[in-house]
Amino acid sequence: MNESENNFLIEKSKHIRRLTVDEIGTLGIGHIGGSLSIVDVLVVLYYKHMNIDPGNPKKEARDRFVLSKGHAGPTLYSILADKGYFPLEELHTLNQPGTNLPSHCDMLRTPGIDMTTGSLGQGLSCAVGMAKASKIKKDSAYIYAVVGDGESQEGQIWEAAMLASQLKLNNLIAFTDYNKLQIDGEVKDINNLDSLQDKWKAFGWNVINVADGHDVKEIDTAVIEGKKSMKKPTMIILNTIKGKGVSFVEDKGAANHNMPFGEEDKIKALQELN
Ligand SMILES: Cc1ncc(C[n+]2csc(CCOP(=O)(O)OP(=O)(O)O)c2C)c(N)n1
Ligand SMILES: [Mg+2]
Repeated sequence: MNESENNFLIEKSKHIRRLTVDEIGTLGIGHIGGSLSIVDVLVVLYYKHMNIDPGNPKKEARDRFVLSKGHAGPTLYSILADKGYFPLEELHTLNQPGTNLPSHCDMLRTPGIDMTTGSLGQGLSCAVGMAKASKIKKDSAYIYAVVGDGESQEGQIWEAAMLASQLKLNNLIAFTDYNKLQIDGEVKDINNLDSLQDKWKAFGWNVINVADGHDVKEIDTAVIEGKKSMKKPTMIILNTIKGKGVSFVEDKGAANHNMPFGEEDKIKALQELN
């Protein structure tokens, strides 16, 4: 990635963080921590890698994205709005009655959402099915999925992991948002995942560790590497910070999972992000 692409993605991440803070701040409460921790990976995918068409959200043979940790929908909505899937003003309807933007992703409501998620553990299985379908159709699409670290305690994640390697789904590139926090505390205190890299390797995946999961250049390099995998699905482990970019959200730790975030917080956060 050259200097200008790198700068473009860094600026885009800032912009998506601002949109997301504004979106959740307008509602007054939301999954701000987990939304801010995945901004950078989604920016790299949606602005650099994915073969998609906002004018034709259901285009055949497009790449697919599954936000398995569906509670981080607000970040994905910011990106879809920025890309023109629906008007930006709709972001202000987040999770309100009649909205097309429920707090968790719904493929029947929101243009650009490829899979309904929110029940943790299920999204990766859906991505495996999509990757297999793409292989059958020989359409050379890539399927991307983001899984939470707390979510990785779900047994279904590991069923999906086993099947993906059995089926040699090298067109599946998944990410773990390894922010070390889940709804009610630290992942290591609740059901420790270490060594996460060894676990994915043992399940037959190509595993790439990204030391700074907010560094767009590092994420991009990992995706490029993942695309070279000949027979294995790829898991990219992103070491992230829950609430990244807004100091007083980061500082709250696990309490930033689904927190009140009103007008004053919004203004303060936007000042930090400008
Ligand atoms: C099957 C299921 N159980 C419980 C929940 C409630 N829940 C929503 S988010 C969450 C924590 C997820 O933690 P993690 O995967 O680490 O995501 P992060 O909070 O870091 O974004 C829980 C338990 C759910 N959505 N689905
Ligand atoms: Mg987490």
